Amino acid sequence: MNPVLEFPVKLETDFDQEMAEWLEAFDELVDDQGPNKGADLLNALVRRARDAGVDVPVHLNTPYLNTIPASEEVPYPGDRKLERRIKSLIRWNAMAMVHRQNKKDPGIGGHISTYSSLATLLEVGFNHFFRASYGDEPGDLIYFQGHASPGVYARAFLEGRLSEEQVKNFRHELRGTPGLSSYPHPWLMSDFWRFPTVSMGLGPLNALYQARFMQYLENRELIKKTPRKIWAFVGDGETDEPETLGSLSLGSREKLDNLIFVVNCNLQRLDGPVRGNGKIVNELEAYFRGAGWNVIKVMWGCDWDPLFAADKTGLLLKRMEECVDGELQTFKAKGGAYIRKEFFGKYPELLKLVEHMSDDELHRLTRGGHDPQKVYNAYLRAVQHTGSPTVILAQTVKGYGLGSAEARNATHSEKKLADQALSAFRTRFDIPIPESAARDGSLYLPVEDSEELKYMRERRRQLGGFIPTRELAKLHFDTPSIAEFSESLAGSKGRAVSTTMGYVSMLRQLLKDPKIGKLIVPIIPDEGRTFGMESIIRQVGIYASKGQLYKPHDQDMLLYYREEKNGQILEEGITEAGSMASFTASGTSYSNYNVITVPFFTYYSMFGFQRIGDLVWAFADARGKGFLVGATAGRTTLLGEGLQHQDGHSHVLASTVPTCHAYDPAYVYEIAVIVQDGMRRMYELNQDRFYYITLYNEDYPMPEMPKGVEEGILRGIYKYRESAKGKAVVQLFGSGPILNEAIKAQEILAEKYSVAADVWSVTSYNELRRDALSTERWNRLHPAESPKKPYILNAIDGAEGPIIAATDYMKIVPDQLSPWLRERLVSLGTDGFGRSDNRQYLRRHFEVNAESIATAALSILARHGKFDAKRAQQALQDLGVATEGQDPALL
Ligand SMILES: Cc1ncc(C[n+]2csc(CCOP(=O)(O)OP(=O)(O)O)c2C)c(N)n1
Ligand SMILES: [Mg+2]
Repeated sequence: MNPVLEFPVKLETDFDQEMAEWLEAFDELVDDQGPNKGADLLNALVRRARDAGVDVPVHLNTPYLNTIPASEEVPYPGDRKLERRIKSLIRWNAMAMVHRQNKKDPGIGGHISTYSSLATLLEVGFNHFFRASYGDEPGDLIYFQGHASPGVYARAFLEGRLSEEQVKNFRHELRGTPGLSSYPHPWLMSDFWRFPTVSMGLGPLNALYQARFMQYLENRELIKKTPRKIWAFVGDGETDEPETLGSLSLGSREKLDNLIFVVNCNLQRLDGPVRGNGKIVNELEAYFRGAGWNVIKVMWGCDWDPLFAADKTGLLLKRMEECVDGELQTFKAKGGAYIRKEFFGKYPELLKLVEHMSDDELHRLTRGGHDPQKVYNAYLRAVQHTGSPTVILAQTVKGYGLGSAEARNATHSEKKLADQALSAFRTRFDIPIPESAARDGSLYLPVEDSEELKYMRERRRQLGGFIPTRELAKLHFDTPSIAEFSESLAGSKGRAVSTTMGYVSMLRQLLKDPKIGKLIVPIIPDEGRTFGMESIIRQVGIYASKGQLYKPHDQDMLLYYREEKNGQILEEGITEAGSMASFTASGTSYSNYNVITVPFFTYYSMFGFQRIGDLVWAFADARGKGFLVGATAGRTTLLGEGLQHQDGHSHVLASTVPTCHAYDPAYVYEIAVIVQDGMRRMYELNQDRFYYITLYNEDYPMPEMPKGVEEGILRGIYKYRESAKGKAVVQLFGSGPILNEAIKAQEILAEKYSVAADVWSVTSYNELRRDALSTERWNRLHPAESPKKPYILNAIDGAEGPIIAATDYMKIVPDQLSPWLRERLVSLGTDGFGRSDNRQYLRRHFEVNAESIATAALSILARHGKFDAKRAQQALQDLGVATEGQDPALL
């Protein structure tokens, strides 16, 4: 039992006496019959109290103490002294790496204080817990706090995995010897980092869904069950991001005991304290406990244990609970004398408690996260815990060991230390380098057969290898041939269907594929019915780790809501962010689990890039692969829903992600070609890319695939329908359902105005622009060689006249080609806020209907002197295009 909880201090009233008797009885029960009986008794009392109308408050906080009492700790299994030396060297090199770089290249940046608070939390993991493998199976997955990267590099340097040259080029990535990236970026250091974490909040969210995805793979027997863990190191300031805490209940709901969060509670963020006027640890404890997590607090180091033991009054705990975090920070910043006066000095009993200690000893009283013994015990409990995820709330000091930079508000931005501080650091951590070298911030590497290096390497050997590493296994994938998509290529035989319906049938087909069907991971955020995916739910079931514990009300129906333990669909509920995290786990399973899975994340296109764009960016950084499918796309095609739903810009946003290949197909055969080729590229050719495809809910007959258009579909454009009569004098580009408007415009122009036009399907302006830019770059760099032609110019070679490019997206989408099409190009698009109305009115409003396309053609022909200007003006009136209203882009 913990002595500080003894009660009462003074018995002054009858009530005190009564309470003391109750407590004594309770203590006896726990001593005689164990803690479980104690809990039973308390629960019974609470129930009785409620029945009696007593308002029993819910307490989610435990005392401001370590969750694991000293009496229950196991001894530390490692060589404490040697581990401290190793940790000190890592601390030094991490600091020196940032310091010297900023001296040499002012402003290059880097962080020294995040790692300084995290060092023990990481080192105990590296020496005793983080497994790089479990036999032949991949090991633990670690999400490092991004700003602690110098410490991770410094360890890899001592392990001999990074050269001095590389370390000296920290944040100099573009030099002769490639250096180290600022933060964890698999894109930049693909054999080292696995998880981009430096955009705060994304790491914890991705880790949570990673843990769930690991269980999904196990339950679906795609990987073996192992004791593998996911560790996520999170900043306490980072918990303010909604992504960090927003999905915690998934962890308890799914019993993710493979997941451990470690929150580095150094009580500070960038500008100042995380909760100056409160207590972040208490706030987080309540949050996590409320969400059903196992919470382990690591508050105080071993040097506090004798003080707690000596304090029979409970005052020490009371004093700790009184202090807000701002005070705890100030105590560390101001030193021992201040701590004696302001902390212990509040109660004479406490002053007495520490009278045998010097000011320096008071200052050094350790916070739990800096004490390997306490951290080890917390980690051990965490890995042994079953039935729910664990969070370790570890109290630390920001800038630990940095002397005058310790626990200051400005600590986070500290990049350099003064000469004197460097010397002090050297002395404090016993770094065996001369004073002058210390002042230069020289790196220190012990000799090859030193005890330190031998020890740390041996520990890693025992734990299955180095971490972090990102090694790729050779994996085989059988892409279905295009012939296997025959149903999608054949057209709908006159039946009006939408591209969404076509896609759903294609997905159903793929799920049946004997070789790769089981690897497909359909992900939906509560929009399955919107997209007509009920049949897929019936076909492969929704993943539910508990199976289906109830009889669904619709079980008699063919397409009932089927949940299964080995169900294939991830139906995430209304969370695009969570779905994107699942997409990320699946899209990187080839690197984390040595198994390819092919995610198709189908969502409301409006709630994709603009809502969760940063997660998409991190997905690309993580070298994720898969298909993002933005359904109910198009500002005028999604009818009725209005401003918040009608997406006219996701293609603009998609164009900003370098590995994203975005397509806006009009017909189902185009989708088939894109998906087939996409799988081949991603999984057979191992290209680190992913796809964004927009789908619409407008029904129209899907034509059969014309001959020879595959390359055009993939590269972005092909001629869909030539002018029926005579050589075209104007070219009409259309994308998505607006291609049909272009075809209608072609007919209007031919029939009413005898103007011949060709119609082109543009599947991807983004791809065409990328090709043109890279061709142009080559031309610029090779002025003495004959210039190459961008694909777009080759594709339309010989096609004459102006080009009217109409899209259900913003005009900037086709405008991407204006450097090559110049004054020939007239873009029609859906700039402005959406409206609730039907397609006819929407397209007229945004000027992307057939009439607007036809009149735009006549108008530009008139400007070029190829059509009578007065007739063109009359056509606008005749075809009902408003000429004097306001620009819809501004409405
Ligand atoms: C989304 C996002 N917003 C802002 C930042 C800038 N930033 C970098 S570190 C930091 C403070 C981090 O504080 P905390 O999470 O407590 O980590 P500590 O360094 O204290 O361990 C901020 C605001 C960021 N990296 N990501
Ligand atoms: Mg912090």
